[in-house]
Amino acid sequence: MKIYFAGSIRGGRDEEENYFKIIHYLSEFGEVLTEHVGHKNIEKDETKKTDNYIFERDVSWLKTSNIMVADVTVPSLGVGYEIGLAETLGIPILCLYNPKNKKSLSAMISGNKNLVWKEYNSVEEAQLLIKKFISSI
Ligand code: 6IA
Repeated sequence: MKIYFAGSIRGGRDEEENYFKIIHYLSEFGEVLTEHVGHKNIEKDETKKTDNYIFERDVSWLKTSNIMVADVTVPSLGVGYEIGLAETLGIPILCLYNPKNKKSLSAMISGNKNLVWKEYNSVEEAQLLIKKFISSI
């Protein structure tokens, strides 16, 4: 199974550690194409690539993905775009939102019945939600 994990990069890296742990857990179920989203040094690692290269690569990965898991705790234009595209492509989407961050979730996510969004308060809770989501599809 190919898994597309989406998490904020230029939107802010506050949740980077959680991304890393969630990606690690997701890799038990399949290949996480966007593993780098959880890397500490993503800004350095990806800096040599042009924005156009990143966009084309990520969109082509998304097109081959079986599921998307998006951490929507930190608002991010890129994550919002990816969720919209995954919805259009009919890819099952699980959005994970940690309310501790006190940034309200966009109604474009919480109001969208084509995707599943769930609150989590710990990585263990996120893992349980992922497990349930994967077994439901
Ligand atoms: O708007 P954002 O940067 O927060 O968007 C983050 C989302 O878009 C992630 O889920 C990624 O899949 C994708 N994305 C955006 N930028 C990158 C990137 N480098 N590398 C990989 N995926 C990306 C950005 C350049 C870096 C030097 C900061």
